[in-house]
Amino acid sequence: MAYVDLRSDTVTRPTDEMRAAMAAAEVGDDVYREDPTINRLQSIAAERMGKEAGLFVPTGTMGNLSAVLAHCGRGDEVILGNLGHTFLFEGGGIASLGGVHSYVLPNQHDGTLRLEDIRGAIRPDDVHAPITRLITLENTHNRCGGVVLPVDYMDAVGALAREHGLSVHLDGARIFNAAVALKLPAARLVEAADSVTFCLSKALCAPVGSVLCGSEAFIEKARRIRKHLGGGMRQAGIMAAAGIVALEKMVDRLEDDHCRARHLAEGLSKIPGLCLEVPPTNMVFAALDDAVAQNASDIAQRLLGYGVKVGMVGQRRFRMVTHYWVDDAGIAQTVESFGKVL
Ligand code: TLP
Repeated sequence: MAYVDLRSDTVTRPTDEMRAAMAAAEVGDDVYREDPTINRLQSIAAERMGKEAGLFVPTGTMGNLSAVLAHCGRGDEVILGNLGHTFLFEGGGIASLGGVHSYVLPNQHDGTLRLEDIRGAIRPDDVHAPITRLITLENTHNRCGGVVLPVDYMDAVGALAREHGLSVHLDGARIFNAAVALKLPAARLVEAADSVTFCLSKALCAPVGSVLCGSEAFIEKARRIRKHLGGGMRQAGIMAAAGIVALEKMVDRLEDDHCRARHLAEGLSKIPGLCLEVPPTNMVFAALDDAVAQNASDIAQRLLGYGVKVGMVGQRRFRMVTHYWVDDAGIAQTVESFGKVL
């Protein structure tokens, strides 16, 4: 059965144009920096982010980990959100592999960390305390519903960081969704961040890869760390070729995904038992109201029988992510299937 797969935008397969570019890619040994396709991807990525340099990494997780380890030494502290991907879903790698201590602040509903909370978390110069080095943000914010952190907020955190001699890393796994939603160049949105990771393998449809961007000196440090982590790849230009198509062809169409997410939310909001919020980008979160006896996993299981795959967050909530491989018919099928199951 061909499923409408809304579990994540990570399920996207490469487009035909990507497959053709991969087959034709010129490659070399990237540890020797001799892969022309990777070099090209890195320079396009750096230009899109308004940074000096880029580093191709296999995953967003390795991008964030390399960044935190490049910014912080062992025992240093990073300020991050309790609903952030790095805190929740990256295996605690910054602690286990980097010895980096986390100061965890509550993410607000809009994905932000309150400026006064950040200010209060910065450690004094005191031998009892770890040294605060870094603030990390996430934009769009996944667990907060795919919300977009506005540019004023990003700038305000940047200013606060500079005031205290700290760096800012942005987990911009879906930064292009944010930029398209705000109708701003991604480079403007990430201007206040010293480093940013963005993913090619989510809504942009590349099969593999993320790029970490920052200053030349920072990327040199991160390159060494990537090698330590086992991420020094060889003829990986074959994957970077798809990443170039992702950046050149797949960004502007993200608005289609956002539009379909709104249609999906509108359709589902008419079904008794489901509570919906207006989706800011490509993620639709739907909660079951108390009147529904079934839990989310029972319903997800039954939806499979109608050819629909959805993600779950806890016992009573669903996450559905729209992407290139979900068309209008898929949205209609999903709404109809929820109607039958509930
Ligand atoms: N997110 C995945 C899951 O891990 C939850 C998803 O389905 O959304 N930052 C953010 C904000 C992410 O959402 C993800 C993946 C990553 C980093 C990690 O990227 P990968 O999977 O490439 O390591």
